[in-house]
Amino acid sequence: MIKNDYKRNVCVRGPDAFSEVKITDPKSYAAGREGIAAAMKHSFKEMGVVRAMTTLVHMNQKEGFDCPSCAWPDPEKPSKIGEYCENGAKALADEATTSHIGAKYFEEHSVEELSLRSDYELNALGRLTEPLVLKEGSIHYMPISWEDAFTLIADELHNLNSPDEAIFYTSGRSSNEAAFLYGLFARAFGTNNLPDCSNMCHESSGVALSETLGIGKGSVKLEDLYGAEVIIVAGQNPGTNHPRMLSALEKCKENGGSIISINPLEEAGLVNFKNPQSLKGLMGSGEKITDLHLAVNINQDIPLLKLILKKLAALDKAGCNVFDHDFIDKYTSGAEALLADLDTYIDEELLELSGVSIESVDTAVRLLANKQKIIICWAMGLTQHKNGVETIREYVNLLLLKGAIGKPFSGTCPVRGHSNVQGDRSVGIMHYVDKAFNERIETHLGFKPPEIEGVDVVGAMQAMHEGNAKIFMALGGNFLMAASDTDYTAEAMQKCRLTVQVSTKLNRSHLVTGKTALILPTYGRSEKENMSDDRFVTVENSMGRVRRSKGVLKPTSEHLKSEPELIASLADTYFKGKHVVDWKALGSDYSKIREMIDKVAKGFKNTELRAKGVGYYLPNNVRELDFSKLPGGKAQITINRLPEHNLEADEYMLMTIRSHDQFNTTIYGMDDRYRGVYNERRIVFMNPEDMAKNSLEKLDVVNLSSTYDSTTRTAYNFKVLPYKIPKGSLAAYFPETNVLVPYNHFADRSQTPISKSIRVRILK
Ligand SMILES: Nc1nc2c(c(=O)[nH]1)N[C@H]1C(S)=C(S)[C@@H](COP(=O)(O)OP(=O)(O)OC[C@H]3O[C@@H](n4cnc5c(=O)[nH]c(N)nc54)[C@H](O)[C@@H]3O)O[C@H]1N2
Ligand SMILES: Nc1nc2c(c(=O)[nH]1)N[C@H]1C(S)=C(S)[C@@H](COP(=O)(O)OP(=O)(O)OC[C@H]3O[C@@H](n4cnc5c(=O)[nH]c(N)nc54)[C@H](O)[C@@H]3O)O[C@H]1N2
Ligand code: SF4
Ligand SMILES: [Mo]
Repeated sequence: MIKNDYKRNVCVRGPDAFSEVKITDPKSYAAGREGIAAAMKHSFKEMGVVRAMTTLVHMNQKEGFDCPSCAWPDPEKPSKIGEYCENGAKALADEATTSHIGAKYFEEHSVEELSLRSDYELNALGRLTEPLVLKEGSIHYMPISWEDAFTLIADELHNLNSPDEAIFYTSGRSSNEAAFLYGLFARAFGTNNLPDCSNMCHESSGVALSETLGIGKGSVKLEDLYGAEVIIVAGQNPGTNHPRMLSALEKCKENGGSIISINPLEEAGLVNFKNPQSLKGLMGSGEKITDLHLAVNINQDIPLLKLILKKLAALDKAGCNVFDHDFIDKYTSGAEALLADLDTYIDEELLELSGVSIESVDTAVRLLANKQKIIICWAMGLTQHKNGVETIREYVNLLLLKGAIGKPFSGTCPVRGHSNVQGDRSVGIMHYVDKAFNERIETHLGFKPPEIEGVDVVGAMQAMHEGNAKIFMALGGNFLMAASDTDYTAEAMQKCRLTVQVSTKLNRSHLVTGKTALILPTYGRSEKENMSDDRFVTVENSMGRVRRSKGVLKPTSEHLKSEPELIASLADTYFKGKHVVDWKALGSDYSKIREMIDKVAKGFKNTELRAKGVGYYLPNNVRELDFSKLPGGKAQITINRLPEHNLEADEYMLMTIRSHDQFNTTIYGMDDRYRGVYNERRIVFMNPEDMAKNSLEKLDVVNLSSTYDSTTRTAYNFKVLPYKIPKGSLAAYFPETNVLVPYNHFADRSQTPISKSIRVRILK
């Protein structure tokens, strides 16, 4: 018997699921009519026409539910016609699909058989409908009652030698209410082992921004983008991952602003945008979005920035009033040291490293020199490198020298991924110890949280692998496929005594499990949790605004439990009713949870009243120009090193990116329309000159290998595609390439895996 057989490398797609790969030229624009058509195709296929159309009208509306896809904010006054994009519609269709699988399906199909299917096929099976258990030694999941499931987990938790042998992971789709309760339970149980998806995502932003500006979040509001003079979009692909951001960039352009994109790839949405909400967008040629594209080499943003800063400093010295000296004197420290350090670099060397032409650097300098209203937006292209924290600090330097912080139309804009990843952190999903937060728990809720720092994602993988953690529970997500080093992570999870997944859809983390495994099915955002009452939850978007979200659809199955409800029941079972917190009461009354959040989480006040409609902003010290918590009470201008790659002659830098048809590990389809790739995901994008050097032809099949600390990892069967990408740089999709990312290589200080700069070889 082979249980949990694990053959990802050969079997990530079903053998006959798709027809031949098709390649076209990349698109020069995003959205437009094709975007609407694609959204509707997915929605109608998954939900049927009526259900799709009647549900979409509630998405991102004041009284409706928050889009379950990305964390891009809704405008203060949402338009009634439709405040969503193609990928928001796809996310809804994926969640609100009418397909589902229950116990019968699992009775007919063993875990081994299911594990041979592709990620696409697993997700396409539909919504999970009832609690299931995979007992030790069994090859089939079978039904279990909720009560028995909670008892099983509670017993296993009681059997541990220490609370730190349990890990409580969170993905960013959970509501504030669920996340708060989950964190509270972990603390009441006795551990800070609260890793979350942001450890793999914007953790580097959090660390860099906390160090320099005193808050781990961005400073701009949506409306600031409309009036900015320059917006830099660095390491981000908004056309696919935050599509409605393009409308904000379009507004900025209409108001006379300029957009600079810094990215190894010229992503479709950044070239040209056909706004599906305007007639011009539907019928015409669309709006040119980017004024200047800087095709930087992978992870060479620091040299590029240093060169730009050097040139700005020279202009400033020559009396051109480039830097805001009053701002620098009053609010910052470190400017002189940075300027002196910049002098130690040679322009030509910086230029060579960046891979960008001198003409385009000069254009960037011209665009920035006498502007003050500057916003920098970024995402994974900056965070997932060894020097992710330093890269972001270098971008912050530019804003601080320009005085473009804490003022209207300027500031930092780390664009968050999951729809509530920021809220989850705000309400206490963190592995580190926040003393003030813990003191408030002690004062208001009556117990003392543990004081030892817990594990983050990397720490969790290692703890399980080394046998130091024995129970893994996940509130959403797909830890196995999202984390780095898939084989290592698989071994880690298989060493656990118990793995528990609170999920909406089937994924590989349900199939590569601990000795015993549980699937606990839950509601999606769009579902009305309890048909008889007026329950709602709250979420926080990328710009720190809290709003309510209330589902409208009849739930997929009557056997689901809401996340808060099931956490409360688990806690009640574990404590057997003997704990200072009245867990039972919390599961059915979310306003009671919100009262606790208001007391314990910083800035949440009277959530009950103020979370109506589009909501309210949490406090943000940068918006108040208050840097009192930082050394000397000043924002910190920092000196950051150049990256060190030490590539061998035959090595390339690989970035692992998202296609247009996926949400992280959820594969909606096999196309990446904007990049002109259809029916295939095992693609490696390569510069044609690099291909010639390796005697490679279009669609030749290669393996990719990475060697770190003398261990070689391999990802098999990738088709090579000639593409406009800098020489020496490669791109391929995640999660298929996660097998190449070594578990023990991550960003300094944030421990974010190096998913965007992996040293690889191409093997024919
Ligand atoms: N439809 C859809 N929406 C999503 C997601 C999804 O999977 N699908 N995921 C959500 C989540 S969790 C997140 S975190 C976000 C992710 O949003 P993004 O960060 O936009 O996602 P990636 O595909 O990882 O794209 C990273 C971009 O960075 C560029 N890049 C890579 N390396 C470098 C570098 O060294 N320097 C620079 N300047 N650029 C670089 C790549 O070319 C690519 O354009 O999207 C969220 N929204
Ligand atoms: N190589 C590489 N690896 C990466 C990245 C990369 O760019 N490159 N990006 C990283 C990033 S930015 C992130 S955020 C992580 C993502 O890591 P995760 O958040 O762990 O992964 P997701 O794919 O978003 O999780 C999808 C699963 O969540 C469950 N789900 C969906 N909606 C709900 C819900 O409402 N409630 C519950 N309980 N479950 C739900 C479904 O079962 C679905 O299968 O991956 C990281 N991994
Ligand atoms: S931009 Fe993001 S949050 Fe807005 S509708 Fe699109 S996917 Fe949803
Ligand atoms: Mo993310």
